[in-house]
Amino acid sequence: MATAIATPNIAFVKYWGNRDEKLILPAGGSISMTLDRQFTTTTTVYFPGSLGADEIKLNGKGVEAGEARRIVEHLDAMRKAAGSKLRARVESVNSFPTSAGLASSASGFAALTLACAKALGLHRNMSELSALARLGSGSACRSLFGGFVEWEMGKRKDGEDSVARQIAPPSHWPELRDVVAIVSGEKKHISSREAMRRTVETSRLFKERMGTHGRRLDAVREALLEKDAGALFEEIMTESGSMHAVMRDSRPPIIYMNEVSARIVDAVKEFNAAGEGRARCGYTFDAGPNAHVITTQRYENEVREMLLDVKGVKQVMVSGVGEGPEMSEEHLFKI
Ligand code: 2P0
Repeated sequence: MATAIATPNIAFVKYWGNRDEKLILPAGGSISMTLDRQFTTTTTVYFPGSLGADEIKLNGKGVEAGEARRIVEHLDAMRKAAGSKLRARVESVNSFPTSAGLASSASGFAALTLACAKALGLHRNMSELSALARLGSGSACRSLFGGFVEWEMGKRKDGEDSVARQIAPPSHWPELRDVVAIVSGEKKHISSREAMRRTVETSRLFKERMGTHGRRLDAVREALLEKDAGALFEEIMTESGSMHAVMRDSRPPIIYMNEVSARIVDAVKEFNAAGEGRARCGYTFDAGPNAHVITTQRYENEVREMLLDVKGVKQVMVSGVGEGPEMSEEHLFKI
């Protein structure tokens, strides 16, 4: 039995599209910041040796068939790696809305991977574990590390070099903040996986995006390493726009942002225009309408107030740079 606690991450350079969907090998690299313990997934896994099938509970309830299949497939991948046939009892709780663009699958599959590895006695280093987490949900591989993380696309066909690594620890830039504006807690209408497939298959703009993706990765990595806030905020806004553009360019179009998201884009523009010529914050949107406004401690309160003033914003939460996952001795159920 083992329990792991993991936190989501927010992508500054986005993962959107696979070159191999089965092995979750991305069409390009991505860079993220791991969030702090404001947002957590805690997962307990137990392999009792007496179960005929896996038993899964999420936030105290059973899971629907599609979700269950995805979790069982991941348990199968972990069992295969450990040479085990034992069925599992899994319980998981999120401290934030599931499936609303807050990347609950990133923290979810990161916690599940770590708890399974420990419960099955699977000894792998964090890089190898990130390749396993990737099979559950691409962005989960980045949640295995704290601070600032890059998921390298890799070149190998078997995907063993498509792993995440920390590019800078949280202490590198502890003043950075993700001010999250919750616009909706509803489940998204189309899963990221399906939406990515549609983009790769139907968007012409996608090819254009991937042609400049390497340069975007270099620019964001450099802005992070040099702690150049103004450059970072400009880059992430352009990058978010690029991802949502290829989504819209897909047939039929995929639209995750809504009118509240659009109002947030305007509010950020106005807020930055009032500065001294340098962006003081920058937005980024994932596969949902919620906004992540990245800023520094200096502007945290002003950004929070600016977002609370936007009509339709339900809640604002602030996350610092997270330390990454940890194992816990406090299990979610007793045996
Ligand atoms: C990322 N996203 O780099 C990109 C950017 C969303 C937009 O990886 O596993 O919806 O399909 O349920 O949590 C998608 O995240 O993933 C994703 P799945 P989720 O973070």
